[in-house]
Amino acid sequence: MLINKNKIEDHNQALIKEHKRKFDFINEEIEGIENILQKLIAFQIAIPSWALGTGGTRFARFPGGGEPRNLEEKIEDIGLLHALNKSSGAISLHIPWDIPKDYNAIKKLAAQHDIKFDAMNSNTFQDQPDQKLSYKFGSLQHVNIEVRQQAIDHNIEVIKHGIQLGSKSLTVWLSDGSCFPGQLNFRKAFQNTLEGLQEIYAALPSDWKMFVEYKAFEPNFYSTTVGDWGQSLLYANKLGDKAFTLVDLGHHLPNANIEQIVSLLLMEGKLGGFHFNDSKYGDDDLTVGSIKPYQLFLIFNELVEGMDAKKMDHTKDLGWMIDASHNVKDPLEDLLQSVEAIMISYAQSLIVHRKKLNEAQNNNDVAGAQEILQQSFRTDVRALIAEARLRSGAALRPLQLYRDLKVREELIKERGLKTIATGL
Ligand SMILES: [Mn+2]
Repeated sequence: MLINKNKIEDHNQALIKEHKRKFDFINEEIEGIENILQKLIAFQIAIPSWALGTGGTRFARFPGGGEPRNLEEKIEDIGLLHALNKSSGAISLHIPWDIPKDYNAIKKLAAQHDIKFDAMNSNTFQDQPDQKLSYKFGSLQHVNIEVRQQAIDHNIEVIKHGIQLGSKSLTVWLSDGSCFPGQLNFRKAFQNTLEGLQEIYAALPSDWKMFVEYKAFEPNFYSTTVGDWGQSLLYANKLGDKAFTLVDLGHHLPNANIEQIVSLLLMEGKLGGFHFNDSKYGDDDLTVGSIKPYQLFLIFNELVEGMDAKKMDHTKDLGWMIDASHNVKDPLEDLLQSVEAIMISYAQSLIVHRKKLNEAQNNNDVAGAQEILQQSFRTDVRALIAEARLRSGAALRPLQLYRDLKVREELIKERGLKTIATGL
C-alpha cells in the first residue's frame, strides 16, 4: 500500500486553520524558531525491522493481522510511516531474520520510499534451525572456542550483508552472561568476549562503526557479560576508534541516571547511538514517552548539550533508533506515537535557554536551574513538530490520517489476518 500525496494534502488542508493558530502562538513564544524547525526537519529516527510485527511475551503472542511477511513488506511499512511523518527515513535490519535475496532490488525499493539502511544487528541470542552449535551458554563468552568462532563468523557475515546495502554500522548486543553464581568465570568471559569483538572489529570497513550495546539483565539473571555502560566502554576503549557504546533506555537497572551516562559518554567521544523505548519495571518495550516523558526530555537535553559542546551533527553523528516491540497495540500506530514522543523531547531540549542555565549553574541557583529546564519541558511544542512535518510534505496529524485512511484494514486485505512477521 502507498499513501497518495493528495490524501496528505487534503488532510493538512482540513487542519491548516487550527494549526496556524497554534503555530503562530508558539512562534511568538520562542526565539530562533526557523533554526529549530530546520533541525526538526532533518532529524530521522531508524525503525527496526522487528518493531513492525506484534511482539510477544514468553506466555503468548497475539498477532494483529496484516503484518509484514518478508523484508520487502517491512520496507513498505516503514515507507508508510515515513510518508506520514517524514521522520522515519531509515531501517535497521536484523540478520538472519532479514537476509535479502536480491540486494539491488531491496536497495531500489528502499530508495523509492526514501529509506536508508541504518545499523545492522547480529543475532547470537538464539539458535537458528541450521546452526551447528548452540548459544545456550553464551556466544562470544563461550568456554568452547568453536562456539565463539561461529559467533564471530556470523557477525562478519552481517557486516558483509550491510556493505551490500550501504549500511555503515554494526550493533552487537550479546545475551551472554550467567544465571547462577559460580556458573561463569567473569574475567575469562570478558576476555573471550573481547577477543571475539576484536576479530569482528578487524573485519569492519574503515568508514564503519561498531556499537557495543549493554543490558543489565535478561535473558541472564545473575550476570551479564556486557552488563552496563562501564563494561561496554571498557570493550569500546580496548577495541579502538571505530567502537562505541550504545545506550538502550530499557537496559538499565531501575532509577539509573541515564542522562548522566549519555553526558559522560559524549564527553569521552564514545557514545555511538541510542535506542528509544519506555518502561515501568524493566525492559518493558513500551511506547517511547508513555511512562516517563520527563526522563526522556532530560536525556535529550544532555544529548543536545553534549553534541553541541563537541560541534556534532545531530542527525548524522549518532545512531538514533526505536527499539520496542510489544503485545497489544497496532505496531505502526505505536511507532507513529514513538516518533512523535522523540520529536517532542528533541524540540523541548532545543528550546532550553543554555546561557541562562549555565549562569544558574555557576551561581548555584538550584531552583533557577530547575525552572529553566521545566519551562522547556512544560512548553507545548506539538505545533512546532507539526509545522516541521507540514514543511516536509508529511501529515499534520500522522496517527489521525493513518486511522482515517484505514491503513491497517488495507494491509489485512493485502496480506491476510493471520500473518506473522519474520523473526517474531
Ligand atoms: Mn536495543
